[in-house]
Amino acid sequence: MSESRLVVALDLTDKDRALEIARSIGRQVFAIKINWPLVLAGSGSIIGEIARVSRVVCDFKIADIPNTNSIIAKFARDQGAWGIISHSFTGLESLRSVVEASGDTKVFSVVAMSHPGSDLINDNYRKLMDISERAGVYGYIAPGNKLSDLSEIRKRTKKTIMSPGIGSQGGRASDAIKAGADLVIVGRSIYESADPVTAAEAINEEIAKAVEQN
Ligand code: O7M
Repeated sequence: MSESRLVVALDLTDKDRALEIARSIGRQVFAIKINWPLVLAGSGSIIGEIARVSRVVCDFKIADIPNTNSIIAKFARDQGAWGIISHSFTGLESLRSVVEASGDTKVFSVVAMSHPGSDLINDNYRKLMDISERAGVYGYIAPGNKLSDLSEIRKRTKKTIMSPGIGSQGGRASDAIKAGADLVIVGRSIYESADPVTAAEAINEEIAKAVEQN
């Protein structure tokens, strides 16, 4: 079977439950995404703990001055993160500082979002992609539940696109893949499920079929 394209968002404040899920699904997913809820519930060392069972993407949506951005990016890199997510609306210097401090850790920039009210960002995806290209990012975050935005972004880049907005936010993994996502982010539909392993398997199968049909 080809490699999974599923990134599981573990937005839990129960560190033990998060680790339990990570250990049970770590080998069947592309990566596990860690956001502020999990880090604030424990400490940054959770990155290294989860990195033992899966690639880790640190979703810190970095959005500060270059110096602060560098400190955050370096921390994630030193803990063993495979990827790190940064905002791009703070401008070229801020995003470039993330790319420079990240070393081999891959930087994904947010250029459009999935939630209601994200128009301010989404209407500016061209400018944000321009900043991101100049900063040298590895890939993009674009919404898997706003398919016209996702496909416009796909048309403008060959880089890796990671897409949230699946399940609880109304999107479908297969539609996101067909619209141009390389990787699909899923949170609640997996970690709130009574059986996260089976839930992740079902999404892996849906993605694999969509990839075949593409
Ligand atoms: O599947 P969910 O809705 O439970 O979780 C989605 C995850 O993706 C959650 O961790 C969000 O913070 C994140 N996310 C979005 O939902 N929408 C966005 O536009 C961007 C992200 C994200 O991952 O940005 C990097």
